[in-house]
Formats: sequence, C-alpha cells, structure tokens
Amino acid sequence: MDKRPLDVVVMSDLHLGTYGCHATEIVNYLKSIQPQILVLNGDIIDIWQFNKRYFPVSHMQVIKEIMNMLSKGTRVIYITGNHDESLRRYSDMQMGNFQLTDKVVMEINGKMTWIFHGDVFDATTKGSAKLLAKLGGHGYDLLILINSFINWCLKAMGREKMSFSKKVKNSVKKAVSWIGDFEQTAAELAIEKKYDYVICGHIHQPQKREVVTEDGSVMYLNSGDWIENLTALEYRQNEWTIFQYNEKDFVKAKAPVVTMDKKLPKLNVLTDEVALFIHSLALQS
Ligand SMILES: [Mn+2]
Repeated sequence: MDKRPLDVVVMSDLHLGTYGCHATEIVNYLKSIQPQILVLNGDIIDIWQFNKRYFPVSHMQVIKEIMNMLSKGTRVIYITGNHDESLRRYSDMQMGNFQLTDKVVMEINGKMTWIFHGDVFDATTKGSAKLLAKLGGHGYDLLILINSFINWCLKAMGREKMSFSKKVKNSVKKAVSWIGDFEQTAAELAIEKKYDYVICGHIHQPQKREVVTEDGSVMYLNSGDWIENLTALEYRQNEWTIFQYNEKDFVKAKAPVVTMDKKLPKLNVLTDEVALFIHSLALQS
C-alpha cells in the first residue's frame, strides 16, 4: 500500500499502556500515511493508569513507528495531556525534529491554528464530568449500560428501582451537555484570541464544526481517540478532514503478528568475560 502524503496529521488519546488502546490499528494507520507534521495531542502514553505489567509489543510498535517517521523527516510535536501530565515538567524541550510542549499555535496556509489537549477546562467542570473524563468519551454509554443492568437485576429480584439510577441518568444528561460545553468553551476562547481554528482532544468526541458567536466564528476540531472512535484529523489541500479507521481498508496491510514467548535472558553481571578493553587510560606512575 502506498503511503498517503499529508501536510498535517493530528492524533490524540491513544492511551498506550491500557487495555482499551487499539495499538494494532494505530500501527496500521501510521504505516499508511506520510505526514510532514504529526501532532500527538495528549494522552498518548497513559502514565496515569500505567501498569508495569501491561505494555504489549503492539504498543511498543506504535512508538517504533513514530520513531520511524521521525527518522524519515516527519516533524513530531507531542502535546501533553492529563494522562501524560508528568511529561509537562519537560515541556518545550526539542530534540531534532521532535518537540514536547503543552500547546502550539501553527500558521497553516495563513490560518492561525491553536492546538492543545483540553484538560485545562476540567477545573471548571465538577464531579460526574470529571469521572466521565476518566472513563473516556463514551463513558455515558457505559453508564447507561450499568444503569440498565442494575435495574434488570433489581427487577429480577422483585425489588424497586434503586434511587441512584436516577442520579446516574442525571449525570448522563450532564455528560452530553458537558461535551457541548467543552466545545463551546474552546471555541469562545479561540474567537476571543482571534484564531481561525482550534483543535482539541481529551473528550474522545471527533468533531469538525463551525462555532459562531456574537464576537465572530471559529472552526472547532477534535481528533477523537483510539479507544472507541479510531479517528484522526488530516490536513491536505487546504482542508481538514476527520479520518475514520475502517478495518476493511487495512486487511492486507495488517502488521505482522509478533510473538513474545522469548523469555528475558538471565541477568548475569558477574562474569570474567572482558567486553570492553581500554588500555590507553592506564595511569602512568
Ligand atoms: Mn485527556
């Protein structure tokens, strides 16, 4: 498969290191594109939920593929998110064509484009919304499921519906409006700052829509996630589009399955073997 040449690609919320991450699909996608700039817009490596026991080969392959792109000249901008906020202390570090930062403003064909993860708005949202942010974008789907399951159990036991199901339903409603609030907040700020485009991640809700207020208008974009939606934002020929991963397109391009039954070698530091011999440093008496 030929790689698709693209100007800019924005991906977010890969959550590498968690069970929900679709790493194989990410590798397939990365192998299929050739962007000049790759923006990783937060929650790439999930350091929050990082479990030393869980980091499979496929997740490592994602990192390998990004390294591969770097070596082939793609500029990679890693914007920190809340799940990888421990990287924030290293922000604004640059190594070759790799850059780590908290936000970026890019001028793309004369359009000012503001890119950041979006968790900065969490401080203004409370309780259930924060919980849902942890659950992920489709957290409310999960809540509906849990809710109906609980009610099914209670009915089966011949008992009345529990009162907290109402609370759950309430928080579902809040979540729906929370996504709208998030988009609105980001867009209003961008209008205030006179940007043409604002690009976020964080809420796992892919989006491209124009937001118009009394003060002006802005194009709001969200790259979605690689837990549920498997989406990215692609910029080419003066236009942003939402890429939606479709398994059918990648059947032939499937990444080879790598098995890891090889056990780690026994670590032996006590050896008589000389691996490195330096004699020029010998002290002269
Ligand atoms: Mn996030």
